[in-house]
Amino acid sequence: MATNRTFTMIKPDATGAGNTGKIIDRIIGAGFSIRAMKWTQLSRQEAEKFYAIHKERPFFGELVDYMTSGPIVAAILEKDNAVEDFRTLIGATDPKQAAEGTIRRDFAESIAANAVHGSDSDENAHNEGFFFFSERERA
Ligand code: IDP
Ligand code: MG
Repeated sequence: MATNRTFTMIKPDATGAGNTGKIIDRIIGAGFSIRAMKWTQLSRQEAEKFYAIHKERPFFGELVDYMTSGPIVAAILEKDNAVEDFRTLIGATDPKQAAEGTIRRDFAESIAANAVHGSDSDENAHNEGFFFFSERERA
């Protein structure tokens, strides 16, 4: 399995605030190349499936409501050590805890509306990219 790819979403708070372009600039500026990208919106069923790993957590309903509240941008990114380096670039889940200069620190509104998703393992990066993109789109 590739260790040089990760998956991201620019979440509804960030697309809605007009921060999509700035966030993509940060991602490219940090050395990631875009291998697939689409502007789309999740249905409730799709959001529940994508976040199924969190379904027992108390914030699951809030997370699904939020992730279906507006458009998202989904993308597959490539770089050496992609998963770990992208998690460093975006910062902690809670923007108040995120390091200075990270995407979440600079663009996120709250722990739920935290601007971007980043895969937490190579396996999840693969599965999440597969969820959003056809084989032809995952060039
Ligand atoms: P991560 O996105 O940093 O990997 P996870 O723990 O995997 O964080 O949580 C998935 C998403 O669920 C977060 O990005 C955030 O949108 C939301 N979330 C996490 N913790 C909370 C919480 O305590 N309240 C509300 N939403 C949360
Ligand atoms: Mg996670």
